[in-house]
Amino acid sequence: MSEHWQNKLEELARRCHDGARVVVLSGAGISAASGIPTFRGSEDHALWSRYRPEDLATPEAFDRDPELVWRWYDWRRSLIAESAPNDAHHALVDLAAITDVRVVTQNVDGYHQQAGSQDVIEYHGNIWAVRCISCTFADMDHRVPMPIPPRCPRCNDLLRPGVVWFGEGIPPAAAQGADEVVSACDILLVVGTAGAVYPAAGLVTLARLHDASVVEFNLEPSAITQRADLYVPGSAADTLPLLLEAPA
Ligand code: BJW
Ligand code: ZN
Repeated sequence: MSEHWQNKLEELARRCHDGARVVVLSGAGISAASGIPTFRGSEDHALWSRYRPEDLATPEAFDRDPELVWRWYDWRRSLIAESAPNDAHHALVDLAAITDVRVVTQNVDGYHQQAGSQDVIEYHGNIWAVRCISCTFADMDHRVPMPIPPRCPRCNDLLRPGVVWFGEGIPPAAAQGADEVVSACDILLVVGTAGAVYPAAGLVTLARLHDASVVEFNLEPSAITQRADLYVPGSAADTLPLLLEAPA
């Protein structure tokens, strides 16, 4: 069985060397090897494990208790600042030296860009971005720790993280850019996402509609697996580099 996906991975590497257009749809699992907790199914961060993302990543949660939501973001910002991209992020940079690679990430950690990926589409925003809930103030803010809650330097109302919460629309440029690159790709690599959150997970269906091959890299089967042409088990930090090592 393992030989099966390894052979298929070699075939995939060959297609990349032949110029197949690749789009990567990444999720929290790609940053797991950097020590950044995923949203669902990791119990190693007791502090926040009693909250579901649906309890914290919503406009309602922020209205109810901005300090709680900001403490969660401040904790995650400190983890991201203290760590770095891993071999999975770096493998995608190396793959871009071989063929056309576009990254659509659901992650807000900025690790793809930090590793060197160009033109990354941030589908759910960026954790270092802030914006005022009242006026038009918006900026990048790298303070760790944050004063909690942080306030707008222009009008003194609350700042919020520049990310996409449940019930909020995807930034139009990101949504349109993702639709365009996914519709035009030959291979969609789906890396470390549970495929539970829409519209991001719908990009897999879009790729299939346009006859792209869908290849999933995940520690365990997910909601994507049955829609994938190939499932590659394991940590993305171990398996994505195989795409480069496989003889072309
Ligand atoms: C490894 C690994 C290793 C571990 N190697 N793998 C259609 C159907 C049903 C519902 C909806 C629908 N359309 C819309 C909805 C509602 C909702 C939704 O999807 N709800 C579902 C829960 C059912 N969607 C929305 O509300 C979206 N907005 C929207 O639809 O707007 C409509 C609208 C239009 C116009 C105006 C107004 C509104 C917005 C969704 C926003 C999601 N936001 C978050 C927070 C972002 C900011 C932040 O980071 O704080 O995004 S929630 C969270 O989930 C975050 C993630 O990007 C996202 C996806 O999570 P991901 O990446 O899949 O992580 P995990 O933890 O779930 O999975 C990790 C995976 O990695 C696992 O599979 C592991 O096995 C694997 N793994 N280690 C490889 N080493
Ligand atoms: Zn303001």
